[in-house]
Amino acid sequence: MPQHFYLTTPIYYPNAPPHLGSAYTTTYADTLVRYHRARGEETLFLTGTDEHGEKIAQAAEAEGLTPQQFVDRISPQFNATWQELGLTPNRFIRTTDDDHIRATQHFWQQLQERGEIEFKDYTGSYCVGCEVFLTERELVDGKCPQHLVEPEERTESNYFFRMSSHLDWWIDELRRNPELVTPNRFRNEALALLESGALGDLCISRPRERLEWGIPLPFDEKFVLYVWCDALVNYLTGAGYPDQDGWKERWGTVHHLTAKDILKPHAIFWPTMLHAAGLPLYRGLHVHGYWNLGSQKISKSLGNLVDALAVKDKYGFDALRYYMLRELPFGLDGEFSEEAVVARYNADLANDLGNLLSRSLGMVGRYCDGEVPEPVGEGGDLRAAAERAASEVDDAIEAFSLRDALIALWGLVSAANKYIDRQAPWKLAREPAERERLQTVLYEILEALRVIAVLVEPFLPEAGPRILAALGAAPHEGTLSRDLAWGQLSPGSATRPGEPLFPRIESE
Ligand code: ME8
Repeated sequence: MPQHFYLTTPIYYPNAPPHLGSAYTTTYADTLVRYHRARGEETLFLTGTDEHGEKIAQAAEAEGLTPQQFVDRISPQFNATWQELGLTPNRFIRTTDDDHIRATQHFWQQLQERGEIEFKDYTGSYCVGCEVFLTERELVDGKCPQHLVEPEERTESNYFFRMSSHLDWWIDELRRNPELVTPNRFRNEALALLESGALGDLCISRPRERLEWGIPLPFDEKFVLYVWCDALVNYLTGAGYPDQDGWKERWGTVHHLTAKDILKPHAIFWPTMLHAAGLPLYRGLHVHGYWNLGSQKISKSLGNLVDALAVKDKYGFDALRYYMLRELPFGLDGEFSEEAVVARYNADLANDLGNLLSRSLGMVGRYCDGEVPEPVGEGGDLRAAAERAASEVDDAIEAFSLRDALIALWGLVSAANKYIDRQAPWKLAREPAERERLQTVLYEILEALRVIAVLVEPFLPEAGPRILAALGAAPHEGTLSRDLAWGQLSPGSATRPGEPLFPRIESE
């Protein structure tokens, strides 16, 4: 039976169109899923939009639309942007989808029946931007640290999830299982919050007289669910919960990808909700940092957006992916800059990889009539370098670190470039006695390029197949382990150099 891999992104609020931040998480997920798919695994990749709640209702009102009209206008822009960016989710979920509404009501009905919910009064500081009550400790100078506004004081009679009775269990799990929340700094952050004693029960409802736009509580129609209690359940809906065949198998392999802004719902609310429902935990929550612009988080509320599509249109699909995945160490923040996009492109894509391909094919053209040469005997150390890179890429993927995967892969690109310099095929070509050696050296270089093409495809889905075509290799259809086996290029087949892979970008 093939292994399963289920990966989710946050479902984004459609209160503004997508931007570089949401494009980053979704591209990151896309790359991981492409790699797992190439390994022959059964993959499920879920993204979508989070359409209920106060924030959306307010944005709709400001435009003179009903919430449904409003989300029907913006949500498709997310789906369209992901398609234009070549991203490959299996499902684009909307929290207004019928199956999600059913799954959510089923989930909360279960919690009610298990005695996990109580009705009581609550007064607190509520941030409309976050759609949560914040504790005193979370405020910075009396303001929400994310939205930089003072929260409103609110009292309400509401339903509460008895989250506090699951916190000790969760602290214990988190302490024992470092892989549950990565990188480690975010596990520590979650533990610090859990151990601070600041957490209590979770308010899960909003009175309908105040907020109509939400999923009705299955056991009291006078209330709608607090948007996070509906949104988080999307991950279960995507697996087919509660009644589709195979949902438990899919659920059992789930990993979530988010930025650090939504650590609390994902690292506190969600695991305790799952535990209360008697469902298995996620396998891993993987948390990345922010893309900043002018040292401030790129965000819809701050309005300092970078349009990912515009970057893609200007520099190309692979250039955008490469920049995002290579530049930001997973878990840390980074500053977006167009100069850095160009610098990365010119150094790594045009110089290192693009030149490797063109100089190699140039020599095959000059010395071997453009045909893959027949190797004779053993080559050099490139095969070992290729095997090492493949294994390092695999380890980095397991650790959800795409930057480390690219660094390992570029180690092979660099090894191949150095091999050419050291072996100097142009000198071998001048000595008839070195003919066999020349053939072997060139074959090794082409094989290294083939391995690079196979490994790079999940990261650079356009360049990978182009390199294979230029080498005269068939597009790979097998699984990664088969495609990576050394020595698959057929001697005598014609190479097809074509246009430069990544022409240099000259500065304006
Ligand atoms: O929070 N840098 O939706 P949201 C990196 N609906 N990533 C960024 C980013 C930035 N500057 N800005 C946004 C919500 N993101 C909820 C989620 S999930 C059940 C519900 C990305 O539209 C990043 O993935 O505010 C972040 O976690 C997400 O967008 C927040 O999206």
